Amino acid sequence: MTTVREAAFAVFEHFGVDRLFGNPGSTELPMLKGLPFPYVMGLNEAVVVGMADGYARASRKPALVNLHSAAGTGHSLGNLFTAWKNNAPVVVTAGQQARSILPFDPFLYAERASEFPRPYVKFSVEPARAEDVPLALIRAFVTALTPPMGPVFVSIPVDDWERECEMPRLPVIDALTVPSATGIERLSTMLDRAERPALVLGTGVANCEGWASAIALAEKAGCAVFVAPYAARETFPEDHPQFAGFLNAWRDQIRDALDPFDAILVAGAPVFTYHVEGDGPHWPEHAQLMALSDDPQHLANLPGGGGVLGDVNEGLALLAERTNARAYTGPTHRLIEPEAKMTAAHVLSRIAALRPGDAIIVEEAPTARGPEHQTLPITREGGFYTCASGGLGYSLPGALGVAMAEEDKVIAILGDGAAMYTIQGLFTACQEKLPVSFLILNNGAYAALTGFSGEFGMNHVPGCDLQGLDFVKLAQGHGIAAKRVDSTEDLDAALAWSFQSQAPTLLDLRIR
Ligand SMILES: Cc1ncc(C[n+]2csc(CCOP(=O)(O)OP(=O)(O)O)c2C)c(N)n1
Repeated sequence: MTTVREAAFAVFEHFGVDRLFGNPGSTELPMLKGLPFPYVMGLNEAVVVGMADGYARASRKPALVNLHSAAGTGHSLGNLFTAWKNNAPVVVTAGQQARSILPFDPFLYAERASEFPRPYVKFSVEPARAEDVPLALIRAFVTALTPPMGPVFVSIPVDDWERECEMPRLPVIDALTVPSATGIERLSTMLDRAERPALVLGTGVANCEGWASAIALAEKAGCAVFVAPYAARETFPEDHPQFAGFLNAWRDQIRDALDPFDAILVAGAPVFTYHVEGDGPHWPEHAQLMALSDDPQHLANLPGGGGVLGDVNEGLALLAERTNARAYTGPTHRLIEPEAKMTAAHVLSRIAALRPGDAIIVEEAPTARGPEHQTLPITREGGFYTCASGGLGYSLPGALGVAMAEEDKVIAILGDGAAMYTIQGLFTACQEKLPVSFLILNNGAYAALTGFSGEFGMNHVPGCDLQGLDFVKLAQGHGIAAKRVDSTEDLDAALAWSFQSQAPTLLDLRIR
């Protein structure tokens, strides 16, 4: 016999866990006794789950989280939703009161604990008996890591850790789902019969490590390559001559962008992610469309066309071998050179010029996304992260998780509004000495919302003025060196200072 704690630690080791992201309370303390790896502290549970998500996605390993029963889990839910959308294999554990006093509605009791994080977890359980906890953890890890990956939740009563149980047998799982031969045949037939094929690549390409296979297929089959709406990762080198641009989340704009093509292969993305209502066909009526994804929901939601289930990297690689060769004659995405003014576009173009060659961009700056596409090309695998959910408060802690997994410089490009959701993450950046450049594109507003108001026939949105936030003081208050930049003359020197630093730094970039 062994204790639940010993068995749980064996499960963590088996699945490659090397740190615990958390924010503790009394109901979690027994889990931390003799913890065999470092504890990464987040001062709010949204920070904890955001860091774990960034770490899981960048390290390609599951990330273990521990939260404080109901209230801590509650604080994490926004970023748990994002982890679900990001397909991040985050294993969340949360404390629970002792089993013997649960009938008395004790302090810190999480009622119906396993229901609280639903529906944004793939698996959620409070084991019926203490001795079932290690088996529940195994099931949680395997479920989180099985495509489409995603977060899972295990509620663990505080008295379980010292209980005796059997040491479980630890399974080794190969969860790769290779597309069927007939599916690949259908996709390659569509591409071979086309005259002007296009690829639309989404987050699922990066989740499957499909960067090289996407390039191989695009080059072999002569496809124009588009990034799917709101892709949350890099999908294709944006300086490649076959890179044709980014699809917006508007139905008519997608139709227009794809109009020159007669066959469309969407890989690792839904068809399509929309932001507002639209009407008419989802793609040009003269074109054929098929989707390749390891996510059954992407296929279940297809508005017509065809679909093939399976690993996107495997599928793209098989297609690259099989399709006929064709020279590329389509368009190439062009960058712009913005005027030297303190605008998002100009600042982003200077970031592009001065960034270290292998820097990783983690972004959450809603109105800067468009200018970013025109000025700051992502050209390396593992070079871009944002949230797939649209839920702000992810990328500041997400950048910390990425920086824990990668040696390279991490540049977090954040709106002033976005940064404030999880600003406490700066504390962890300082504690963990993470060399992240926090670049706040500070326009003193929730500009995306004022800009969006026209969609609904409004000319004023209340509460969207954020004047008065001082990010230099906020950074310094968390132990981080920071500078404010008001003019283009000071911009390059400030960026160079931040990019060269081995410590976390912040720039409060006052844009108009
Ligand atoms: C958790 C959450 N709450 C609210 C929103 C709605 N929202 C979308 S964009 C935005 C404004 C973001 O402001 P900022 O980061 O300064 O970027 P800007 O719009 O100014 O470019 C808000 C509040 C959201 N996406 N997520």
